[in-house]
Amino acid sequence: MGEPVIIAAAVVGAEVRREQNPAVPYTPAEIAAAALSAGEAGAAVVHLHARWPDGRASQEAAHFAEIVQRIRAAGSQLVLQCSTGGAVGMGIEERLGSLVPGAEMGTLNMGTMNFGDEVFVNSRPDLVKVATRLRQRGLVPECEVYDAGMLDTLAWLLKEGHLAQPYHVQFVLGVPGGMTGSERNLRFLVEGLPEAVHWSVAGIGRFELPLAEVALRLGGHVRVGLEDNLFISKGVLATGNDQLVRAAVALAGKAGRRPATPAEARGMLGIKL
Ligand code: KMH
Ligand code: ZN
Repeated sequence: MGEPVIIAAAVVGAEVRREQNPAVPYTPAEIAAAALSAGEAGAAVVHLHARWPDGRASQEAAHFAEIVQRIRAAGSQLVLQCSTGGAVGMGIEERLGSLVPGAEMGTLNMGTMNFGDEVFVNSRPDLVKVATRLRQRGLVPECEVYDAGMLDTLAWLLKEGHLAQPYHVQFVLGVPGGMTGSERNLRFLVEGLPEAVHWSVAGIGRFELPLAEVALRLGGHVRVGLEDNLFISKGVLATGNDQLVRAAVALAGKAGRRPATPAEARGMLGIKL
């Protein structure tokens, strides 16, 4: 058996809507339930966003706090990772509202980019602000890398002392405006990591499961979930986040790997309880 694979479930995101897939959760209760079912299916980490009841993206601390409270009240040990990316158009302070007590990781988006027809702004001062806040709160950063130059930014943050181990790298491939989700691109990015670090891939849309298969072969970790992809196969909507996690678990089995438990994931990610 190879190294256990950390499966992260990105259960809601900021963009996808119930009109596209009725399984998209909105309320804190729905998001917590989606996280719990993803955990039962084999996820060790949950990547959290929040929504207002009408589905608009929210970075309100109260929403995140309720999600965290509900997951822990159910007795789940899932690693809790809060998005500081939020939605395109949000200010950086608003985005940091997600870093509530109980969060263990926070995302660190590695640069400004086209994001579909919009611009996702992450200036270097923004990056330093987020990295500093994560460190002050004792949270492990997950660096979201969408394009090759963002690895140079990662190296710059390390050199300037804004980022240090432990941190995790998530290659998010297939966003219109970033690198596409090819095996060639993933291999190139992995080779370009500035130092040995755990990494994972989140393939957007149709890239989700094929890239998961590549990452499993290359010794990486995997993110799946409705934030990134609404379909279990071409033209067939996923019934929920748990179905996508089960598909990742099946791919892991074929690659000779098993899902990491949350405790194993904390060990690999350097998260202290
Ligand atoms: N919603 C995207 C604009 C993150 O969670 O840190 C950004 C995002 C990244 O989802
Ligand atoms: Zn996200």
